[in-house]
Amino acid sequence: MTAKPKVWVARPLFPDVLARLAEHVEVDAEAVERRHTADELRRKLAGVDAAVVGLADRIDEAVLEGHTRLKVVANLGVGFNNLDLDALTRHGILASNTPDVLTESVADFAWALMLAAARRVGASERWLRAGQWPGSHMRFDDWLGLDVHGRTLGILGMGRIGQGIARRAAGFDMNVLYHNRSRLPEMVERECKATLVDKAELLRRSDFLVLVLPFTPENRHAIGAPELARMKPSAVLVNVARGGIVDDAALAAALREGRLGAAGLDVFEGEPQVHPELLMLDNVVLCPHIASASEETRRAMANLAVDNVLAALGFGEMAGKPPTALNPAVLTHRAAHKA
Ligand code: 8YV
Repeated sequence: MTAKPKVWVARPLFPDVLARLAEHVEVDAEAVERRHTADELRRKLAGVDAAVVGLADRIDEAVLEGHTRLKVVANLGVGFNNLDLDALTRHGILASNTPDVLTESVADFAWALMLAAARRVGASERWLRAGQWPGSHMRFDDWLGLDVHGRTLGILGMGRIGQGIARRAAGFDMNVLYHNRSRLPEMVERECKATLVDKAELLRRSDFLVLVLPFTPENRHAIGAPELARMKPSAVLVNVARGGIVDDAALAAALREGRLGAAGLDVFEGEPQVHPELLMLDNVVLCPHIASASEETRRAMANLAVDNVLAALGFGEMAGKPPTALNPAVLTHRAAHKA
């Protein structure tokens, strides 16, 4: 009897999802959430056929070098800037991510941040919890925020999540602008009621600017001091994409000096560290990278990662056809090698 393939799961996952894996493979699942060093990653990956990893796990040449057993790395996230896809492909290792299943939850959350930042939900809640309401003689003109309805929403990066955010804007009677590498098909533009503009116009006209673009070296500090300077001083910036797309120091300065109205951030440069100046400001809503964290969506993400692993290892209905492979050509190469 041949030994079962071995799979390392780098983050604690839902037990029933792990049980699906365990039907076919030997599972080594981390029971505690923690960061792995490159050395730990190298050692763990050397002894397994597949791995399910999180965004904090950087999978690059340094941790893959010399491995012959590893066949698939499934990322728990749609963004995969933690994976060096070229290195994985060079090593003949399939990589996968978790698109689609999180689109609507992340779009919901972008709206949660827009509304919370515009209407000062975080700051007023902190004030209430601090016991400041009784005896404060709250004035009729205290806690004034910015209306969301009827404003101009700008979306930078118009993939599936951006489109989900745009579709929701119809209920708020907003004017929707977007900027993207390529223009959307006309039908999708019509569905989203969104108009393509260049980046400068997007910055200048948006009352709300939501960032949903992938993190690539070119997108680092796509919103820095020069871009912030072009935005309306009342504008609200929302980032549900990746830390590092915004220059957090420049953002903190703009928020502090009243050059920007407010911000809602789910992601940070160097997270889990948050720029200390952001922590001091009341006109920014800060969340710990939870945009996809609804029960259904996190389960769907975990299940999709497991689907990819099982399919890549030749199990189940999708055997040989991992549903969301990032470098499917690896499979063709492998098949050609065997033949
Ligand atoms: C994370 C995300 O995967 O999908 C992404 O790219 O950033 C999130 O959904 C999630 O927070 C788990 O770390």
